Amino acid sequence: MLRPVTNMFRTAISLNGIWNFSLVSNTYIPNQALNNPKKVAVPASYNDLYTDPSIRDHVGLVCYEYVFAIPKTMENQEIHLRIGAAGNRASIYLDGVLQASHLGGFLPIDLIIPSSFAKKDEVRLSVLLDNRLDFESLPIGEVIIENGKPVQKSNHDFFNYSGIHRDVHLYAIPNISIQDVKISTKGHGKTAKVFYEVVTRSTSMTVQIMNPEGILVYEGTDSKGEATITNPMLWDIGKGNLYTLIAKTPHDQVKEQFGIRDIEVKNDQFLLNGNPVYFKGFGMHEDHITIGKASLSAHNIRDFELLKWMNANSFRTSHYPYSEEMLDLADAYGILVIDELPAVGLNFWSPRPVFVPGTVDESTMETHKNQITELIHRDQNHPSVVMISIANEANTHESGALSYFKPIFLHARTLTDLPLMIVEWVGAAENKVAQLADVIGLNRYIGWYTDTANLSAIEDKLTKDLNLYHEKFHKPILMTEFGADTISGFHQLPSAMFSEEFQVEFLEEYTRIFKKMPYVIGEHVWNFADFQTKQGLQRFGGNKKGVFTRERQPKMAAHFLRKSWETK
Ligand code: GCB
Repeated sequence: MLRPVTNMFRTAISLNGIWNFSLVSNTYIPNQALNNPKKVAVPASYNDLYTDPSIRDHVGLVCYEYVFAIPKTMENQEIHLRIGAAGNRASIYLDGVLQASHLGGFLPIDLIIPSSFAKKDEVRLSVLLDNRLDFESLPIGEVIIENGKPVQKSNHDFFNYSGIHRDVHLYAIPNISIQDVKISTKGHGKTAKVFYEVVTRSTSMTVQIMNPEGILVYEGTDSKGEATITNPMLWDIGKGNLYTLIAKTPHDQVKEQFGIRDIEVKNDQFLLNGNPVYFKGFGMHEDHITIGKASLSAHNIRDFELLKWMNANSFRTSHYPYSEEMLDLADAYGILVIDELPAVGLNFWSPRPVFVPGTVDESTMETHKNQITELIHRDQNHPSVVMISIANEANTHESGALSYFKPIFLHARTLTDLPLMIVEWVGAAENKVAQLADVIGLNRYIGWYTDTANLSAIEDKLTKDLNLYHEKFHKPILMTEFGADTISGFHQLPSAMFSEEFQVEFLEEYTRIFKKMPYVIGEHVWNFADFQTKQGLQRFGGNKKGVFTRERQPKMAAHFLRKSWETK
């Protein structure tokens, strides 16, 4: 998916900044300007900006409003509005007229603005957002009425932040534009092939490829072709070697970065450029003080610098697609990304079944497939994206789980060659779905949620669990979650739960065991940093399993892992 840019043919204008905002009723239509609105920041979640709990905990609609004008220079072009992410459901209005609706809070919304708006002195943009989760949305959830008020129920463990979370752009492209550029590569030896497709109505074009040093290594005139690159500068862990493809037509020009790298899952190994990878890193969250789930460049750089300092080589975008800037940075830093769909909470932690009509059914599947399509379309050219995670901790032991997941995996395979992963909580014996994946992700909290405080229970149980998975499915396993809540600055000797000492001993025990398992292809600690959750008896100011605090300062465990990740 091409992003808004300014170049000789294209203009992009940021609409980020201070907008108007109001909670609105469930039948609200923005046919007039908001009455007595509040000021709101874009991008940001709205929940933590104000002191009023009814805004933080609001369940239902809110309206964002911004008045802008379309520059005359855009008048004869195709004018778009793009919101990097806003959720959970969004309806976009211009001067009160509905232009587009979108389901899903983590992928871009892009719409064409009718040319009639270019003739107006001012245009009132209203973005109506609905944060309610149901069985058509991902994550799933249910709104119930408690004490006369709507209450959002959900089974996932992060705060249901809502708002315009990523950049908003007004942009214009030529009428005969380049609509998309798709790039894939094969080969990591003396030569490599670059396969490209430039989607456009224009019949005349040139395609150039520059290597990471800016040297021209290929020139062609076809919209679809393959380039042979000799002595390729490979993209690899810690090596953000980025090639640039420049496509030019008489009407338009775009640049797209990519990396040359090979990925293969073979004989219980995950190979990058022919070399086995041991994943070292984290499940993360997009989560920050005040801005909630927004993504800001300064925070993103800090997180990548910390990943580098930790000797980490990878992370999972638990539990939803992260901003495009996070992927740009991963490309540049040479960090591997497991790109996860927001299919989280597909379990009730109770005997109530999930995969039954009226709960997670055909309509959820439709959303799941659409989001796979949107995710792959957005992320297809990022070399850092090396695997797609289809779901986290679904009830894969239920009888309806296989018929739900089979079409979803098939759909993903028609769109990408990347390995597919599913992240599991159920045991291997009951698992009905893991055979569909190339890599199995496993989450375990022995010593925390089970065998609470008993670190000596970990070795036997974890070893049996892992071996059973491997014997049954014969696939590589990535430990996608293991962790202990830890209050920064709380110390106990001998160690006890919630202390920094306990977190170190807990992680030490797990990582010692993984090293003995040849088919375990990596360890992703839960979590990179403390993060906000809904309120509950198990959560003191959020989930504290971070190795860093929410302010991104290290706990003792960060120093331990950093040392242990110097080697394997
Ligand atoms: C899990 C979930 C994750 C939670 C974590 C926890 O299994 O995948 O979203 O935050 O456990 O800390 O309970």
